[in-house]
Amino acid sequence: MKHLLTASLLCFACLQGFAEDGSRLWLRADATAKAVVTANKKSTTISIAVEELQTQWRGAAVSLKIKNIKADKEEFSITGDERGITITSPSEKGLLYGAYHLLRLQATNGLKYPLNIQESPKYNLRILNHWDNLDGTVERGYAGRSIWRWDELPAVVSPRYKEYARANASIGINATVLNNVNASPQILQSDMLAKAKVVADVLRPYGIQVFLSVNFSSPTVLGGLPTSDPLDAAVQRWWKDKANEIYKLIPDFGGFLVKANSEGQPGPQDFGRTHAEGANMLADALKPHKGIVMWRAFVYSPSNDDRAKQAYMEFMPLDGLFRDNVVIQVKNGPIDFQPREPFSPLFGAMHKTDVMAEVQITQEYLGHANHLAFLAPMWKEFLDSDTYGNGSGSPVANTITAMAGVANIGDETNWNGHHFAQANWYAFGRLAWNPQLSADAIADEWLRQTFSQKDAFVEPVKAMMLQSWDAVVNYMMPLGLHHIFAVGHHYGPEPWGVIPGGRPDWQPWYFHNADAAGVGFNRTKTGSDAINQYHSPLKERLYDIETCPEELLLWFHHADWNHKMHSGRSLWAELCYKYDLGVQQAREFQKVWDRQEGALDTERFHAVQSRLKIQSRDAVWWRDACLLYFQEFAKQPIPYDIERPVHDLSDLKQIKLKISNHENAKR
Ligand code: GCW
Repeated sequence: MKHLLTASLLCFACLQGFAEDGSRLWLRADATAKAVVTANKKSTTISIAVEELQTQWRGAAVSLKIKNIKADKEEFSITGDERGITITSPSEKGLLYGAYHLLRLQATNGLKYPLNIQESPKYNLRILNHWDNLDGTVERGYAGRSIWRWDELPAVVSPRYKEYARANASIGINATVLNNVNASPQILQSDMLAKAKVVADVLRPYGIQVFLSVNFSSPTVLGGLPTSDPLDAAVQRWWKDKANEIYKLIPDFGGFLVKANSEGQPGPQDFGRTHAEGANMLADALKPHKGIVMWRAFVYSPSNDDRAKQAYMEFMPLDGLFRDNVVIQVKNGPIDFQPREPFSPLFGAMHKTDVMAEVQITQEYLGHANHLAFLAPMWKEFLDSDTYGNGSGSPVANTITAMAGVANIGDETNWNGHHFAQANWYAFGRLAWNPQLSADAIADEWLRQTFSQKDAFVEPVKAMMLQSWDAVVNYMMPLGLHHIFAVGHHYGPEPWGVIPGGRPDWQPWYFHNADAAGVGFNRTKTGSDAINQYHSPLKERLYDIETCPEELLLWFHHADWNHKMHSGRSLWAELCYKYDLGVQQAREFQKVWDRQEGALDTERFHAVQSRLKIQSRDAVWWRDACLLYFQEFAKQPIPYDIERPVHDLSDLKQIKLKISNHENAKR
């Protein structure tokens, strides 16, 4: 009987033409419904909403209504019951979001009649940043090559573009930057723009606006001008002409994303100008077309005593000097997408400038596509952090105007490498729409749509997802440790690492400062005093080693190995327990998953199972490497009730991973 059932299920899958390879993401409802759907307006976008509902909605007739038309208002309402449902919005996009919302409720058992739903996005700009190079490689990408096939465009239009647009629209993402912030000037060549136009045309009906990353030296490299000085009239003219050319092809083009004077990229400082002067020059070129500039604050220099302080130091004096179509894009933490960081002090600090958040969906520092790390809890911790920017009650979420996520998308069949990495793409979209959603609710929605409605599956697997970020932090960098990664690929541990001749702030020791007395980065007044960049009363709490949150202790303090933790253990013992806990958590994930055999298709079951094995092995590697290394300074035994290391430090020091796709050997 069981076999028959499996055979018929398999057959159903073949009839549908689907392999269980993850390619359908969370959009797996079969398209055999025959719903009655009407609309009071016709357009390509509305036809998409109509068709999605017609083929997937299994309830009463739906009527789509544009009311008080306003194209940039994305809100919608859904009302009605078993006799009929109405989705209303001022815009076509809003209707499309309403349609996906209704289908999501159906797919997650969330329909409760009568429906009385009002939704409106918290941020108007919910944007993916692709770090995709024009040659098809992806910086920090772990899911194959770029989905943008520049060599085939504009003639060949990959069917993936439309699937990509649909997936994004279904979770409310409304914009995308097609190319890497380490931008090739070539992206602005006319032939490349003709290709970008074709992509923009495919994405537009799904409400997705296209942006490009630009290289600040483009006027020199492409235009042959002797300078790219932002105050030079010919340079300004060049950018204006370029903007005009782009808007002729892509009338709703969003604007530019810029990484300037950072990690070797050119910028206004090369000409003695400020970030504001550089950003404003581009903003002026885009302004007549309603375009914006997203100017990144990811800057640091080798001469600064603390890399964590620099963005604030460079940008705060410029507050109020930026044009109103400039937004400063700030990474969630002050260093660089570490497993756990405090929020960057720039949030809640710039009161006269728009600030947007950049989070990293791709798992550069969280186990690439091998480790299961559900990032919604991390992003929630960040968004909910009180900046005290306007007195208490100023969480990061209320200080920003937009959210960007560095994409984890590649051309692999399942888009993201790890099947569970899809959940991070999904969570980014949902949180950028509504940062108040809980990580639990997001995981629940995603699991029900992606795998199964059965509680016996959803509950334990959800619990695993919700613990997974904590587990990664524990086995990689607990208690506020940061940036002790192997040089270059950022995958394995290398707290001992040395980049010969490399800048100090690329060396792991710079970050952990382990010595005979203790470990951690002293950011108090006796150290770099980075804490001073935060508002009161948060900074007083951080200064005091007793009130500093323990999960960030070594971020802010160089603490004594015998410092007494809240648990009553010494710092050294606590560090050992945390590393070991991470290993135990990873092993528990394997058990949770193995119990689900039979509850889902074998393809995805096995794919996840094999990656969880890697994760457990890596967790042991991390624990052993870090504890054995730090033990050389702490000179204390690993508490006897926890597992003994199974490696020798000297062997671990020999490991040199060759990870392709990491052309970039930066820290
Ligand atoms: O996280 C670091 C990465 C670089 C990246 C840089 C940035 C795109 O290691 O690969 O470059 O940050 O955000 O600009």
